[in-house]
This record gives sequence, C-alpha cells and structure tokens, in this order.
Amino acid sequence: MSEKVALITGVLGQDGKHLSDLLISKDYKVYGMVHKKINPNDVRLTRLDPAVQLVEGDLTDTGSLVRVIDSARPSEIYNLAAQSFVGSSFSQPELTCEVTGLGVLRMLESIRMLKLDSSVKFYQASSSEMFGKVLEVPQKESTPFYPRSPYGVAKSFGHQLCVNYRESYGIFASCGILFNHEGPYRGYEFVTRKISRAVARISLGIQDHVELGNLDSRRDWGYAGDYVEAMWLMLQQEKPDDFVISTGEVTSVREFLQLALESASLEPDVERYYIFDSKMVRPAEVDLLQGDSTKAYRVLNWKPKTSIRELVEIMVQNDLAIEKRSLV
Ligand code: NAP
Ligand code: F7E
Repeated sequence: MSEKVALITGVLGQDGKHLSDLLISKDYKVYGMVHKKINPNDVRLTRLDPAVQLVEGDLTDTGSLVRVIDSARPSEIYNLAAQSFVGSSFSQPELTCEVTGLGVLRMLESIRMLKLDSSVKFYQASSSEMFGKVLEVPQKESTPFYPRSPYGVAKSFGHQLCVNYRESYGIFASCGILFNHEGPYRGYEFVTRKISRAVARISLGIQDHVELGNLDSRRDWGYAGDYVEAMWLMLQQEKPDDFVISTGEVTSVREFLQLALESASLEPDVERYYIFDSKMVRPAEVDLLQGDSTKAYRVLNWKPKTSIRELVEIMVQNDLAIEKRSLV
C-alpha cells in the first residue's frame, strides 16, 4: 500500500498540534506548513512530534503554496492556517480577509495549477462564527450565515469558495463547521485559556483577579482532541461534504469561569475574582452558538467524548502545572 501523506497548514496552532499527533499515530507522513521563521525554543515548535516535516509557505503568497504542495505531493491537505482571533479581525480586517479568506482561494488555485484536482482531498477549517447573529437555534449545516466580524465574513467566503470549487471543478473539498474547541494548546488570547491560566495563577497567589469583557456570551465549547478526529473522518469519506462539529451543550463565559474556579478548589464567586475590561468588548458580538451535529453522527459516526467539566479540568490542571513549574 502506498504511503499516506498529509499537509497541514497552520501546524503550529492548537489544532495543528492535535491533528499532526493523530495523523502520525495513523502512520501518515506529515508535512507541516509554517509561515515565518520560529525561534527554535518556541514551545509551539518543541511540542510538535519530531516526525513532522516543516515546510515554509504563507497563505498570502501563492507561489510559496504551489511549491509547498508540489514538493510534499500530499493525498490530504488540511487547511488550518488563519488569522483566527475574532478580536484582532476588527483591528486588522484587511489582513484577516487576505489570510483567512483569500488564503483559501490561493490554496484551491494552487491545487488546480498543479492539476491535482482529482487526486487531493482538501479540508477547510470553517467556523461557527459564520452563523454569527444566529438565524436558527441550534445551528446545523443548512442554517444561513450571518457573520458578525471580519473573521466570520472571511470564513464564510472561504467556505463558499470550497462549495463552488467542488461543484465547478470536482475538487474533493470538505468543510468542517467547527464550533469553539479548546484544550491545553489553546492560545492565551482566547477566553477559555485566559481564564484557565488566570485561575491557576490566582490559586497559586501570583495574581488576584482576571480582567474580562462580556461574561454573558454563550458558546458550545468542545475539546480540540475530539474535534480533529472529525476532520480526519471527513477526508476518509467517498464524497466531499460539509459537517457541523459541536457538542450541543451551551455554557456562558461566566459559567466557564465558575467551573474553572471550582476546578482549582476556589470559591466559585465570579464577582470576587473578575474585573470588567471594556477593551475586550467587541464592536459586534456573537451572543449564542449551539450546534447540532446529527449529520456528523449519522454519516461520520462521530460524537464528542469530553464534557465541559472535563474540558475545564484538563485546562486548569494543565495551567496549574505550567505555573507551578515557573515558580521553581
Ligand atoms: P490557531 O491556533 O490560531 O492556529 C492558526 C495557525 O495559522 C497559526 O499557527 C498561525 O501562525 C498560522 N497562520 C497565520 N497566518 C498565516 C499565514 N499568512 N500563512 C500561513 N499560516 C498562517 O488556530 P486553531 O485554534 O488551531 O484553529 C485552526 C483553524 O480552525 C483556524 O483556521 C481557525 O480559524 C479555525 N477554527 C478554529 C476554531 C477553534 O475554536 N479553535 C473553531 C472553528 C474554526 P502564527 O501564529 O505563527 O501567525
Ligand atoms: O471569545 C467573550 C468574547 O475569543 C469567546 C476562535 O477560535 O471560536 C473562537 O472565537 C467569547 C466572546 O472565541 C473576553 O466576547 C469575554 O463572546 O475565546 P474567544 P470566539 O470569538 O468565540 C470560533 C468558533 C472561531 O472560529 C475562532 O477562530 O468570550 N469574552 N471576555 C472574551 N474573549 C476574549 N478573547 N477575551 C476576553 O477577555
């Protein structure tokens, strides 16, 4: 049997770490695309399995993408790279649309230029942010998009392009409409990691509060390790398609903070530990996201395994261990 070869863009991100581990455990040869020179001591680099072969390319540079794909000759491409922070998409809208939106076009065009239309399976990291000001609860594959940020707009563009290239050129392009997923490799700018780190530091006496914006937003938070399995399953199907990946459970930012405080054996008294930071409030907010993954269960036989309590526990205990190490 020929070797399975995968290319992951955005390999240094949260999902890149989980997915590369999963694919290596399945005996894939994995190429991971990075877009700038990284300090060799950067934890995002050192945590990667050494079997991942790094290649240099940028979603804003088509020539680099063509060269990366041509040299790796993957059978599966997972396009995880993006400017993925919604908050920054308001301050850097053009960059976000270039990378997160047009970057998808450049990947698809590179596949076409190399005449790999019928031999490559392409996964696009679509997002529940496309549902934005939701027109239906819960949200499923047929729910119309109403993005509320430049990030959501850019993801909607990338998603629609995949559908169009699938229908126009027969490219195997599948989109995972993933709801928020978190874990120990989550970036510190996202609210769950900001909370788990702050709570760990509060419990160790390093700080005494956490500054947050809107506590009333509600999200459908899952564990990233569960979600990358769905990505892989989508590319093992005979036909390309789009799937909502979610838990169906909704938790507010306030409740997430309460659970984190409990996990660190602190009083779950939000008002005692939280200070409002108006800088964290976005020009337009997504108030509620709740997914319906019935289709993923039916077609992919995929279901999330990790509860919100378990997720919070994983994140807080991980940050407690990191913060304790920093004290010695
Ligand atoms: P992440 O941690 O932010 O990782 C994104 C990666 O993309 C980073 O390694 C980043 O590198 C890289 N990148 C940024 N600009 C690039 C460019 N111009 N060219 C090439 N690479 C570039 O994101 P994640 O949480 O793993 O998410 C993976 C994907 O799923 C993203 O597309 C995200 O938008 C999408 N998504 C995430 C969630 C979620 O809840 N995590 C939900 C739905 C969809 P630098 O950091 O070095 O710039
Ligand atoms: O915000 C509120 C904030 O930045 C969650 C990305 O992975 O998931 C993620 O996008 C909520 C928002 O994630 C703070 O206003 C309050 O309502 O953790 P977040 P996000 O915007 O939901 C989607 C599915 C993606 O696709 C994205 O790539 O929390 N919030 N206070 C705060 N958020 C942050 N970051 N920081 C605060 O202090």
